[in-house]
Amino acid sequence: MNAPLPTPPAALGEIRNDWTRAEIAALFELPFADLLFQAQTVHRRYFNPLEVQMSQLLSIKTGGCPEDCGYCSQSAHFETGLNASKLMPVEDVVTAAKAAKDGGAQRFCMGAAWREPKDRDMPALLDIVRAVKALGLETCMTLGMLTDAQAQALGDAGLDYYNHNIDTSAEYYGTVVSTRTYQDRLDTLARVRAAGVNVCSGGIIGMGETREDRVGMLFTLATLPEHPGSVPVNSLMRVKGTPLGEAAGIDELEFVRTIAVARILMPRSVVRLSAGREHMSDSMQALALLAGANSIFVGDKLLTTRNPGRSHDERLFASLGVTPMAG
Ligand code: SAM
Ligand code: DTB
Ligand code: SF4
Repeated sequence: MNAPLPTPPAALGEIRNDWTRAEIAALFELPFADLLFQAQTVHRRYFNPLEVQMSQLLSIKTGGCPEDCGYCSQSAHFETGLNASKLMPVEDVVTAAKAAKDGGAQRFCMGAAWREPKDRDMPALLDIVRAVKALGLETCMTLGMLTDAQAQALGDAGLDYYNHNIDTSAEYYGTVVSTRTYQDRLDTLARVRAAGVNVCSGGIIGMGETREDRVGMLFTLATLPEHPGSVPVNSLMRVKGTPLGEAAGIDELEFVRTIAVARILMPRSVVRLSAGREHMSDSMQALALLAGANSIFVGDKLLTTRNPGRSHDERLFASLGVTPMAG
């Protein structure tokens, strides 16, 4: 006789901000099938599992960044061969946003290679938010650290989301970045929340971190005062010339586990299968969606690195019976 299906804990899918590291570690330890069953149960309680949200990225200010994030093509500390450029004019951002909308994107996420925006950049940034929003797209920006006033101004201009990743565990952070602290990241997240802007925060898998670090990263996210509305889970894009350019990478099933645990811990959050799809098979992407991911970046470029293009994603969506999430 077949073994009975595992019975998920009664509280599965409850919104909790008091997760412990031990509970999170225990989820990672579950047999793969039980973990995926729990993740799917939670996913189906809050979302239509056949709908995937689509965001598109644009680098509105590229390269020359004073920070030393060990994974990043845009840090001025490393020789990556990237051409630095200034903040793009509003008109050019709008042209790219229109193309993204025509390509099916619902959210337009604009990134700048800054430690923090300068106050003199704020008027142009606010114009960009208003212009992109006027196209009927959700807006997201990722500009580095913010002051209270900058967060408020972006919120007042109608910014829907602010992306600011914690990247990894508090313990491992200093190995990856030395020019700012984990607490700096948490402080900006608190300012964004206080300004009433939705938080997008997640991290990167495959930077040489241990499972304990992955537990620690999800612990930080799941015990924030509010779960982030979006949780991007990136697989490291290895960029030549960066300290992590030759990192060993990540076991595929461990990446899927991380997505599944994120889904269980933060039931209402949109979990994004973010950077790294370029080097993932369709089967692995399908597993990540089964594990509870329900968002991707579309378009053939992320910020500076490659992403599968539209025709590939259309084929993948068709073969999985997945459709874009209703706006
Ligand atoms: N400068 C801003 C900041 O760091 O907050 C915004 C742009 S930054 C490129 C946005 C996020 O992209 C980073 O926090 C990191 O999590 C992710 N990222 C950057 N380079 C990556 C890479 N090579 N692979 C995967 N994710 C990456
Ligand atoms: C996120 O978590 N991933 C996106 C977005 N937030 C800003 C960025 C991925 C960047 C990948 C490396 C690159 O293209 O430069
Ligand atoms: Fe700068 Fe952001 Fe890249 Fe870090 S991740 S070097 S802050 S652009």
